[in-house]
Amino acid sequence: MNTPVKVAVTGAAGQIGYSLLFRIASGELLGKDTPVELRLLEITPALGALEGVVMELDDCAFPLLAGVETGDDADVVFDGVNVALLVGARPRTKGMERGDLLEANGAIFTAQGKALNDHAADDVRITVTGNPANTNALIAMSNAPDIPTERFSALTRLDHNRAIAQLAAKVGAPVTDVSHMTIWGNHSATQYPDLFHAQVGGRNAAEAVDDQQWIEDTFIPTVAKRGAAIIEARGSSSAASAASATIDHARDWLRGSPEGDWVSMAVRSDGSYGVEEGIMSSFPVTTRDGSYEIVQGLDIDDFSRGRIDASVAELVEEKAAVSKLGLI
Ligand code: NAX
Repeated sequence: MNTPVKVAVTGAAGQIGYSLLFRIASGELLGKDTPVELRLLEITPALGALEGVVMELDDCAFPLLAGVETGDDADVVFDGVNVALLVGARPRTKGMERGDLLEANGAIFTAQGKALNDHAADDVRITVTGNPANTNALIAMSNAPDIPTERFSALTRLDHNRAIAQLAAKVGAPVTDVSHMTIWGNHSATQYPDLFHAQVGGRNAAEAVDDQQWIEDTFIPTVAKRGAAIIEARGSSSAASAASATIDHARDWLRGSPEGDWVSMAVRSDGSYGVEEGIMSSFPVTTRDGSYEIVQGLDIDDFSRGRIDASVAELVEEKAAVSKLGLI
């Protein structure tokens, strides 16, 4: 048997955690040959609930689950971790301004960035799911100067998967026929799901749809506002799909994106496609063995340019706000 991989999950007693932990423990993240040790971080008041989740993990008798540790101290929980899935975050509550939200999350992600910097394994890969995911990842990255910046990412895979599902439904094709989907920019309402480079059944997706009005008035807003639609219908925010996307993202990063295709990940911009260098923005990327490369050379038309620029402008604003707060 291989040595267990240490996977940290924060916010482990939350909704997403309740789906995510069981899938990691069953081998869906690292594969059926790799044992896993879970390191679960929660805030002190949630540790009791977390113990209940651990009892359920025990009761699954997962053959690959080599151990579970829980705690409320990031310095201890992150010790030696190879993978960190940062899911826990402070939700926006009534009366909270955007600045308050950034500040509350800033406190969490500065501390967790420092703890990862000081205690994680040398090969650590970090994925931020907790919102505002892109900027939280930027804060964690900025507070971990010893960890290479390309080890940090934020989740836009849920948006990517939602875009695949919407396109497949529109053209009456199975989701497996859709490839080369891209989410550009921020995991927020400004994100740009791009059909102009996507393919369905090997054909350009925008041409297959042949309906610019549908793309602008239905497809893009449906994908971008899907989270709100789920809250409206379900009474709580998307959790199983977010956990599934977190697995997809981290699995592909560690084990490789499908041959001949790409995936969407928010990563530190190197200036590709005119996206301001240094922000965490979503791009089309190919991945292999824990590395990613931003896909180069795509033609960006005026429509796509405008959408990408609008989402990037929001990220630049978020960066300025957290910089002003002294968080990065
Ligand atoms: P829950 O409120 O159910 O769970 C969050 C958990 O995080 C709670 O148990 C809380 O105690 C814990 N937590 C808070 N601060 C913490 C800290 N400093 N250290 C460790 N744990 C801490 O939320 P859930 O539905 O699980 O969502 C988690 C996060 O994912 C939220 O920020 C949410 O907005 C975000 N999402 C991101 C998505 C994405 O695509 N990037 C989609 C789904 C989701 O909305």
